Amino acid sequence: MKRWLTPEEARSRTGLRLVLTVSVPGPWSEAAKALFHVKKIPHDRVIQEGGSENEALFDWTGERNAPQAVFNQETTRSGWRDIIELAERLEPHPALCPKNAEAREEMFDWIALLADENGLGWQRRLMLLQPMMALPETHPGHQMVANLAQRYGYDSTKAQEASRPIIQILKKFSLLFQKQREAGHRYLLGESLSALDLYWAAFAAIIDPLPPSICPMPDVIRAGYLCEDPDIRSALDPRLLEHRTALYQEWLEIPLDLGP
Ligand SMILES: N[C@@H](CCC(=O)N[C@@H](CS)C(=O)NCC(=O)O)C(=O)O
Repeated sequence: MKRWLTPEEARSRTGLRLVLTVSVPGPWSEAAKALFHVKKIPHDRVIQEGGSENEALFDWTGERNAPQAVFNQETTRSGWRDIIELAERLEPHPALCPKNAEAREEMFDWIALLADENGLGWQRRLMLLQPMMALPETHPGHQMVANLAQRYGYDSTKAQEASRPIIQILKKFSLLFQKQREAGHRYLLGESLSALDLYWAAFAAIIDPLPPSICPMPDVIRAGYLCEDPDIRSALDPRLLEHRTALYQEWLEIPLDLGP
């Protein structure tokens, strides 16, 4: 595994630099890694520290969070859709977006349910922040939690209501997969792997984390990622988890490289 660069080191390089949250399998970052891994696009990985000010990163790219993709002197891509489109442009094979414009939009709509503001990842993050909001100001993690809460619009009512949209999204994915199975397809859209499968694989981890053999991460993060809400668990189709595991085994980098 290659050494991850600091933003100071990365800014003077050329080629593709992928800014990723270090030490945790953050779903947006893991999905971005998956795109470039599947397409075998060489890149440097750059450290972003979750919940920190990331001043050197901000000074370089104008963004404090992750993921970000910076290709040569081009503008920084930090939205999931822009990152997918960059990956597709840099290496068309294997194609991860349908050629047909309508099918392509349909795929982006499905990914939005996972990765957009108010999607599954966003709502689940509100749930994860809830117990951490109780940390006393003297706790070393307090500032990190306060930064995340402020960046991602935490409020306790929204956190309490987050399970409902998560359940609706999981049920939609279950129906989608069911239809695909009935049509004899093993992926979430069409007949081949798409970016949607990769986003599903990455986002499933914040409900059901990958085992330590695939994703070695601190116990406290694993415990936080594991969702035990019984209504969410029963909405999660076990076949979608089997699909996630199969995707890691066939297509993705294992064990995960979470950096320094
Ligand atoms: N803008 C990104 C999502 C970015 C995002 O939500 N990043 C979070 C992932 S948990 C992050 O970097 N959190 C840590 C931090 O803000 O320091 C996208 O549309 O793909």
